[in-house]
Amino acid sequence: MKGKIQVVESEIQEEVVSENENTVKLCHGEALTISEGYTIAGAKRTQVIIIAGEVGSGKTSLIATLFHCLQRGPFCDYMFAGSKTLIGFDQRCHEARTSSSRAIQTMERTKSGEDRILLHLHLRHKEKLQQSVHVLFSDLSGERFRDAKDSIEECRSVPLLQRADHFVLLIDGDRICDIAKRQSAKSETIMLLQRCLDAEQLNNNSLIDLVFSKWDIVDSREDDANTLEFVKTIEVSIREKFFARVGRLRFFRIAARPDTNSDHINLGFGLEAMVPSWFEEKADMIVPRCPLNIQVPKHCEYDQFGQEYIAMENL
Ligand SMILES: Nc1nc2c(ncn2[C@@H]2O[C@H](COP(=O)(O)OP(=O)(O)OP(=O)(O)O)[C@@H](O)[C@H]2O)c(=O)[nH]1
Ligand SMILES: [Mg+2]
Repeated sequence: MKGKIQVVESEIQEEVVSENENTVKLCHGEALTISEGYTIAGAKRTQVIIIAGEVGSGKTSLIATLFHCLQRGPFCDYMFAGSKTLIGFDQRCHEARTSSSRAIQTMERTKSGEDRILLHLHLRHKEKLQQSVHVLFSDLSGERFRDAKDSIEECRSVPLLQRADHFVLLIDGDRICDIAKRQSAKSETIMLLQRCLDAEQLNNNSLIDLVFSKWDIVDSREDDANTLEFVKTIEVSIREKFFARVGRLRFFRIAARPDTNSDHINLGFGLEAMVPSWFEEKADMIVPRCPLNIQVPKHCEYDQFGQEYIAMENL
């Protein structure tokens, strides 16, 4: 075919062959800005996944490993069907490749203040081929969540939190193993959840996954009953404080990028139990609707509708 290839900055539409100019327009391939993300979310069935957690807790590694697993074939029943952010994924995976000459794998730190924070996947169900979904993952820096935990304004400024279909909060397994750091890891997690609820960024519709990351490190100390006991106390405290205030609370243990593969902890350990829900479930499929309660005015949209209906019936 005769024609030219044009990489269109800040455009993310499907690749188009323009008949007039005989031009193939390609998307830029880097991570997307929020407004570019809305272009996809407004046009297609899209799941928005916010990955939160302290600096270095493994947020970017989780997204990069998921991408890696999908490159090897169907993962969690879904096949890779495209991405607008292939360069963004590649930039994030580059430092962590096993072919890296470094002895220990490392992931480049996510820069705070970065505009291009969304990574995009288009997935297709491996059997029901007509079932496809677009997924947008946030890749924000840990500093953003550190600030959000300390200030309601900062919390309100975290993009897309209210629109999130799933809020995934990582607790660094490496810190949990360290007696000097584990208490602050626990209290910071609780403070961030509390702040998000106070700022109305999360609410009783939110689907929340609490994820102990770097489980390979915790697992390598399995003789250390103290650490496992501490993990349980975190789960109990978080359940007690937040179970009734959010739509769903689940706990997982993952090792997205273990330092060394053991016989039971490999790359992407724990993801298969957690990830399918991110592709398939939205709050209205999981959280029961509020019962009609005409005593509480405008308790929820459903109640408001019920009240108006009853008022009309009585006219
Ligand atoms: N042992 C182990 N290390 C991991 C695992 N996942 C990530 N890491 C390492 O943890 C470090 C931090 O990972 P990142 O993914 O950059 O963490 P982050 O939360 O994105 O960090 P910021 O962007 O700085 O907030 C890197 O050196 C990773 O290689 C894991 O499952 N096991
Ligand atoms: Mg990062």
